[in-house]
Amino acid sequence: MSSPTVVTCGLPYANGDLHIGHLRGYVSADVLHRALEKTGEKTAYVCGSDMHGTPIAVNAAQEGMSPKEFALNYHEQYKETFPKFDVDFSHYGHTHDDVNTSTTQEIVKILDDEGYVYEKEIKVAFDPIEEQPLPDRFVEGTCPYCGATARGDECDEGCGRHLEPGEIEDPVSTITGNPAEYRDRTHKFFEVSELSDVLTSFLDQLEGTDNAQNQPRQWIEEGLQDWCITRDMDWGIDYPEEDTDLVLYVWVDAPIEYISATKQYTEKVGEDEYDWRDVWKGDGDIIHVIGRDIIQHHTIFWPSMLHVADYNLPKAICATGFITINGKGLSTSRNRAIWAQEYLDEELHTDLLRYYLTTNGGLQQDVDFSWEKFQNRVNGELVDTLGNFLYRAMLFAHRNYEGTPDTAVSDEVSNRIETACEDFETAVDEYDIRQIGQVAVELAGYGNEYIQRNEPWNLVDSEPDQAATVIRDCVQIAKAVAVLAAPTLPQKAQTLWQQLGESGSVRDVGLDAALEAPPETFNEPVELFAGIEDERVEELDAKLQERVATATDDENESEDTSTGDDEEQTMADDIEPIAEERISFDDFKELDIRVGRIETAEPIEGADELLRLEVDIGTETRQIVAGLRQLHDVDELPGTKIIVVANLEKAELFGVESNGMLLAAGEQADLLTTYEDAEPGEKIQ
Ligand code: B3M
Ligand code: ZN
Repeated sequence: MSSPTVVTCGLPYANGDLHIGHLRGYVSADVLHRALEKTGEKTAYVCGSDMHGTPIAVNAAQEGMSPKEFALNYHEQYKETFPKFDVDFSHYGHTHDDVNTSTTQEIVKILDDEGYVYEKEIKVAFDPIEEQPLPDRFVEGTCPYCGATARGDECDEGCGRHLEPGEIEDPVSTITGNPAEYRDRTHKFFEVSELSDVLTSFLDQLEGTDNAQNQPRQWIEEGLQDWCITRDMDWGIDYPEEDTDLVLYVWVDAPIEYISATKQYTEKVGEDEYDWRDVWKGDGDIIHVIGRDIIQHHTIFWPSMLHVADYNLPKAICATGFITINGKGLSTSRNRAIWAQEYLDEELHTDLLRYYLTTNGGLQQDVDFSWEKFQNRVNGELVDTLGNFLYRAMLFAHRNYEGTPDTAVSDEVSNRIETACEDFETAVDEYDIRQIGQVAVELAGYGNEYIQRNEPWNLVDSEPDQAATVIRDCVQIAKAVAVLAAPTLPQKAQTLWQQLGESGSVRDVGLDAALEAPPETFNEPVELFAGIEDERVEELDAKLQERVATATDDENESEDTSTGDDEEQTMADDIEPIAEERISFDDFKELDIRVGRIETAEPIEGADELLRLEVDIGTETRQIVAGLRQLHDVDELPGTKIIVVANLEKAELFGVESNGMLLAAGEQADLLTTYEDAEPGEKIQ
């Protein structure tokens, strides 16, 4: 047995309802955990609620509750909600329990004993009228690095940096709105600046997503600052020292919960089954899945603590992109989110959302959610490819053979299944969570093509042996699909497993099962997926639009409803985030972009939004179809200079050929033009 692994996912602050921005991370890590299990790894998946920090204290005070009561309520809610999405933690704890308190205090004492902690007098924001210290989110002002408005301990609307106490300029209390003043207080600092070399070699070996390696390298080059690990607050874990009323900064005890939760898992199952020491102190592996906004905490502060306290450092850090909704940043305060409970109430199958969230783009990429895109992927990939293949293959097998034909699988198909299993293993090794989910769908796509190519329905009478082989092959593909899809689509894979007449749980079988013979008989299959109708999508979308509109109206009336909303995705709300992935200059050069001039513009019959344009692009006049009809005065368009991508593939819209694409900004299709007198045909470069 190889050494065990622990997979963790960033802890949700016990501070608000769960939404798909959260679910993306927890489901991704859950898929990785289940996929590791499939490849035979002994793995635990741990997490817990993050109970501390100023936003929780602020929100609890507003609700007239103690922070503990407030946070425990959310903790209970999370514990109930995650399993509904089959996010199956081996242990789900919280940061305020005894195990985490003692583990945290023990680790901090080691940092102190090893000489890595010193005291320093710093400026702490105070509300001079209320005589109240204003740690972190209690203070708002300007980021000293980029000038953006920053709240508390991070510049979440600007450069994304972690901000030390005292750094925010022009501070104001978020509770009273009073201008704050900085006063001298003595705090504890952890000497992270001493650990650049350790961190550099840690990063050299780190696996996971590129962003988790590259960003911290830059921070190290810029020079690391020591880290203030205490706060003037009551809510938190006490600094382990007599005569101090400081508590530890939330980011000290939060990642330590990864260790505490693993310990609690060991307590539950026994050391022989899974020993937390193997992963945290021995030769096991630690894999963290986090949001990309907390890379700094996991690649600088956290490994520094682990190193000094003599724990293992993470093997891999996988940092996910954000979720956008209809192209705009998810915003809890604007109610622009899909809430976990809402999704459940709609009675949409949870596997569909798991699939969408984990296979939409690479892990690092932002995923845009719209009900329409959701429908497209469900109907296209799950219904048309996966479901269609399974139903066809198994119905044919059931009707003609009452189950699995009694013959051998062809070499072609057994090789194809082996390749799929290898692809799955490679995806696991590379933390390619998207590919983990795609392997089964690709295999089903092959299955469809295989059935179509071999036309077993034409063979049953004339060539019964060949027909039996083809169907035997298809049943085997169906079984392999069940095995490979299980991490991403746990419920659907289990249903398929039962349809194949298999007993037990598909979760418990290894990859080898993909090539083992299915039972001889099985019943008539039932279709695994139902398509989502257009009307349903319209309804869901209308609901979303309506509540975003209502929330935005409310917000305009009140002052700042987002105070303390720490879970808000950290990007300017209305602007789609810039793609993380860069393209090369050569890629860019492949675009042939030219200045054009609109000659004529006319509506296209039956298409409310489209216009047919004749555009002079210097060398020729092109016909281009563009969605400008509702957004521009059609008569004004002729004579307008525009910018055209000239070497785009031709497309046909409403039966009219479009030979090029014009560039326009935003939802209003604000046309790009030239500033001076560039002539049609001139190249944009
Ligand atoms: N509670 C949530 C966040 O910043 C924070 C994660 C802690 S992970 C140790 O995404
Ligand atoms: Zn900044």
